[in-house]
Amino acid sequence: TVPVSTIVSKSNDDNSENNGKHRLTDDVERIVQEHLQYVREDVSNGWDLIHQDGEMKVYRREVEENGIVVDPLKCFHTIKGVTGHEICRYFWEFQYRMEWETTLDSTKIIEALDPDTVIFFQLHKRVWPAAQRDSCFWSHIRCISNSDEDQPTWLVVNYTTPHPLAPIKSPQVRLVANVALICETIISEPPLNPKDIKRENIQCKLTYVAFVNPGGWVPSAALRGVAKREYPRFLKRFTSYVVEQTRNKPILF
Ligand code: 18C
Repeated sequence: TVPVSTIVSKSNDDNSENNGKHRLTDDVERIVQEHLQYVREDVSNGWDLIHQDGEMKVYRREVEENGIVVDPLKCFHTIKGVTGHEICRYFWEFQYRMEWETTLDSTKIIEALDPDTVIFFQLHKRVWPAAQRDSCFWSHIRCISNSDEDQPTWLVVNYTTPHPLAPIKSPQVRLVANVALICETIISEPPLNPKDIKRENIQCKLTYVAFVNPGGWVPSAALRGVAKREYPRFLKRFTSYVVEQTRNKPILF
């Protein structure tokens, strides 16, 4: 849950709840479904493995649009001792963000659309010689149950949206992001009684995909260098953070 003090504007008339819908419901649904399709596509054709560290593999496809690097990125990782719900929860919740995110100067929630969907405005660290970037995106968390036996899949999608409380202010440049974190929980040697499941019996299979357009020209080599360094760094730091935070807590399935 988001501390109320961090919400600048709560749901207003414009997205007043009718049947649990708000003005971005259809967009959220469409993008979530796209990610659920896309996550199944493999990385055998046209993707380069740019980083590998144990279970972590980071792939990227080199793509430019009008001379701007917009390389899609796909990462796979397996993390022992945590569930997909825990990984997604820590990624989505505002209150943990500054503890694991290393690309940010600041983050705030500017609107809560429903209990699972909020709008963030973030100011990213400036990378010389490029202009400073900011981002404004809806962020949605969801649990998808597969069948009665399987553990559900959890996902978070972050998708750029404009917002009156986040006007673009020069010299900042607004980046455009479409990011998804999709997690499955694997239970090995499940005990007869689900209450006896221990952290040593669980692992999380994580897929992270990102389409980021820097929103203006940036030297290609510099951007690809930053991406190659920062995505693995994020994955490593974020997943270790969740392992540390949950180590002595009851398992959140
Ligand atoms: O997914 C991540 N974080 C989420 C919560 O914050 C959210 C973020 C979405 C935006 C991602 C884009 C971040 C760009 C940051 C630019 C500045 C980098 C500064 C680094 C300095 C230490 O979904 C985790 C995101 C992990 C991001 C890795 C970096 C990606 C680089 C993309 C390049 C963008 C252009 C920046 C200009 C570079 C100039 C050479």
